[in-house]
Amino acid sequence: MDLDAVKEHSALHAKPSGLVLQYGTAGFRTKAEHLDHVMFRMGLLAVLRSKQTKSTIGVMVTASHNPEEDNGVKLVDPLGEMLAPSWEEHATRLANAEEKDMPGVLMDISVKAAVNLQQDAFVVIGRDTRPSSEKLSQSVIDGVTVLEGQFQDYGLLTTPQLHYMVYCRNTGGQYGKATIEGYYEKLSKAFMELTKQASCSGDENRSLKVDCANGIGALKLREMEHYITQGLSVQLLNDGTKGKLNHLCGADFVKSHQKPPQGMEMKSNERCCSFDGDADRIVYYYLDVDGHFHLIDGDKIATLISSFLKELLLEIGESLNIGVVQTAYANGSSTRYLEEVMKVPVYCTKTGVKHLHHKAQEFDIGVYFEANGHGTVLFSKAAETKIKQLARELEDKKRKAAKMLENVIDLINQTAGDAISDMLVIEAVLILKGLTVQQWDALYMDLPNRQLKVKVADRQVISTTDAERQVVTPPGLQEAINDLVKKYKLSRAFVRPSGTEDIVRVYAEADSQENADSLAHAVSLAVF
Ligand code: 16G
Ligand code: ZN
Repeated sequence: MDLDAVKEHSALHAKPSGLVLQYGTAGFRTKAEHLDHVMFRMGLLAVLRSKQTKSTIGVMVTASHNPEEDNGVKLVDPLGEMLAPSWEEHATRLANAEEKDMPGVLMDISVKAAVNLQQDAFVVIGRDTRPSSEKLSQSVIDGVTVLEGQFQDYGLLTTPQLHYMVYCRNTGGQYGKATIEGYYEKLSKAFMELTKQASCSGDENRSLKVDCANGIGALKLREMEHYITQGLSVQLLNDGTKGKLNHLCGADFVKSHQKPPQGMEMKSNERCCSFDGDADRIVYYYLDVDGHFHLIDGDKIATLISSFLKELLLEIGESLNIGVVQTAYANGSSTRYLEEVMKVPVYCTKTGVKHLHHKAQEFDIGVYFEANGHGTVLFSKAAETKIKQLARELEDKKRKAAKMLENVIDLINQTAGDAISDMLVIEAVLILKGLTVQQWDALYMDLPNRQLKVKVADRQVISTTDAERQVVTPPGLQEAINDLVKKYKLSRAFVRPSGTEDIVRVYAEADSQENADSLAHAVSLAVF
């Protein structure tokens, strides 16, 4: 390792002294102007991780649903997964080392992680549409090249597309081609194969309005339109030509405000959806004939997809197990419906995709979704092989069901939640089951709920257990929450320190909106 070259280049990306950042739930995220040194250093770290794993590593420059002025960076591990926890610690240490100490810290990490410095390194880079992203991704490239790593800069990509590229490259093309065309070809082919199976072809030109959060989703959906020649036509709104990224629009806005995004003209009963700023989340919604807004969030998406998969499994008569993974934010009605009506086992993990993903890997088929619309389906290798074999061997209806499962495997992005892929899965399921958006929504009624943010001096004084559903410290807080919850019907509440903002989040649900609001308010006073 040429430490003189590292020092020299690092000076061009000097760290503001005293600035401390944390590799959080979704990497580093803050105001774009504070991130240049972090990007350079993550380029360095990606090279070390690539050498250590002897695999391609991904670096994504994005701050997802945050305001346009923010930016962020996260590393993608060899199988398209989030960075391993021990390397999150290395990332935080490297990002926070003062300028003069940085080369030493870099060396130390490479010794501690037993990196063979002679090994080749390959890094792939993607970025979202923020004005700051291009320059910041150049700083990543500086970091990669100073350690003589090879790289491919994919330029503008959705976050899940970058995950896909990493996985394709590390699996010798088995999963798909590591090109943007490869991604579109794989998904569009699976979508059209799947929807061809619909017994009544229905409306040939089913249309769907998509709010693209003024972000990367618009560019990528537009590119993909040429590949999907039947079954769906999308109308793009908030495509970035006028509005500001994530401003009054996008999946996060719609979910947290429970109202339509600006720029979306909705007729009653029209199916609409929103992506977030890097297109890894999706939520659906519609207006009923009385003009009431209905949100269909990640919980209902998980329910729709898992019920479809379960039906296919019943049809082929295979006892592959299926499990659904949620977080504490999942609406109580969704959990009840999955467990009691669908008889599907449900598990709860801490917030953050890596936790859900990890748990979902325990099943033949693991469906995971956060209520905020981030999620996907994982098929174990054994399940995939079995399904492919059945699609060849079975006959008639059973064969058709196995083929459909095979198409779903190809359509779903198993590396990460992917708004484009999830949208196509959902649309295909609606077509195949002949469901309208209202019928989908009517699977169960969400319990009224409220989320609040509380600003406290130090959010880390709150620690939790039981997948964030119980407070451990400060003492007495959980008892106070229990007492408040008892005052309402069908009620539940929890608090947790945010992993992305300097606040504490409060969640409450109850039998009426008024009661959910009042419980959330009372709990936030207890936190304060
Ligand atoms: C990040 C997570 C998301 C989680 C959110 C919670 C990833 C890729 N993203 O955006 O899954 O829901 O953080 O934020 O893991 P919070 O800790 O501020 O509530
Ligand atoms: Zn996102």
